Amino acid sequence: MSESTTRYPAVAAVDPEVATALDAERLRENESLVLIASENYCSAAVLAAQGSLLTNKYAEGYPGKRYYAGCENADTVERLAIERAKALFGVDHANVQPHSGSSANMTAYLAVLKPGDKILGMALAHGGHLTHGAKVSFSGKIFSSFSYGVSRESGTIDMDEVARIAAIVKPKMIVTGASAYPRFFDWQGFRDIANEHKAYLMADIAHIAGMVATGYHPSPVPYADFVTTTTHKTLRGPRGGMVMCKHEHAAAVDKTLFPGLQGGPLVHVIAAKAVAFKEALSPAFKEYQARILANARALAGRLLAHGFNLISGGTDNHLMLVDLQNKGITGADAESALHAAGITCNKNGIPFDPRPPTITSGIRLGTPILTTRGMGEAEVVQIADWIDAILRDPKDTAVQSRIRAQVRELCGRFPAYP
Ligand code: DSN
Repeated sequence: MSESTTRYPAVAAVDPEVATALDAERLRENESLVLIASENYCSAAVLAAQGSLLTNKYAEGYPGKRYYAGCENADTVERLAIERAKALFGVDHANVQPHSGSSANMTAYLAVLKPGDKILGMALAHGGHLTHGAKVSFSGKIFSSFSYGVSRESGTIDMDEVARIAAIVKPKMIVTGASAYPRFFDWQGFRDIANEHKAYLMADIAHIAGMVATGYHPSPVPYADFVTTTTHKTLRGPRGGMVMCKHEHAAAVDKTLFPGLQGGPLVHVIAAKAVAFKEALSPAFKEYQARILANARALAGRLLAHGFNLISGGTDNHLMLVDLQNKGITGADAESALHAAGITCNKNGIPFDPRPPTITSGIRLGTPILTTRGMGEAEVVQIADWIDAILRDPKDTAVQSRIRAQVRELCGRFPAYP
């Protein structure tokens, strides 16, 4: 794209290669149907705040207690983000500085644990997250990590099994939350098990934060010592993390994150978090979360009608995990066939998956982005029909091309970014 037609003229004037990639990304986001459950399209206001000149400012420390002069505007945006986060989730304390969900989780762990302490989290292979104790992650290297999973029969977390494992492990912290779990979490059940072993309880609500904030998923705040989240998934903010906790852990959390783990906060991202939290406090955001859920139910229902198996039989939230074994396709093949038709999702291991994580037997689908674009149940049902048509024969490139054109037409009717 030339300098005169690019949406990024200031970038193009200096660096046409990056400007071309930015323009191509805008086109990709506009012209494809993204069903990656952990992604969302943030608002123009969030984008503008994140792209602001607050990126220039060093503000090590916290509002009113900085290690640099000139932090008055940084203080304003960070105080706004904190107060709005507290109002959104009803928490005692919020630290909005984590650069990511991974930093947020590390902060919660190190606020109260020592290297070598035992943590018990959901297995990565069953829908948990890397940072919940996977051996390849810092969480499985620094701590002695153990895991629980889902039941083979129901696909849901069996709390008796969690209790049995906890009784053997005697963890110092129990970690709840997941990256690919379509059902509600039993926060009270986890709290009871944690209490039996005098363990801390951490809830990672990265995926479901938007629903927790609006009451469509029960909140872990009354039960968990620490609640961590990312800000860019169902919450629809900028890419980043946050740790929330009870008063008693506030000082430890703040000190652990800075100066313990991070240096200067990304003040431009914190400004964007403040904007996103303001959006999330609006009545429109609650309606938006309800539509994400209605769309997920519609997508799940139509896929079931097409003979797809869903782990746990359906969904209570924004995502579903499709078990492709009865269709004789791998997750990797499904991902690439769908992508060729302009439908973007991710291959995902299913519980007890016989295939390795690079291939998998499943795909994970989510509805936040379709909903952000204004699509409703009629569009979602059409998308399920396309998914079915494509996966009947993932090698049929003629079907993929035909549907690619229809996807483009549908996307044109629901533009994402002007
Ligand atoms: N990678 C994210 C996801 O896709 O769920 C979690 O961090």
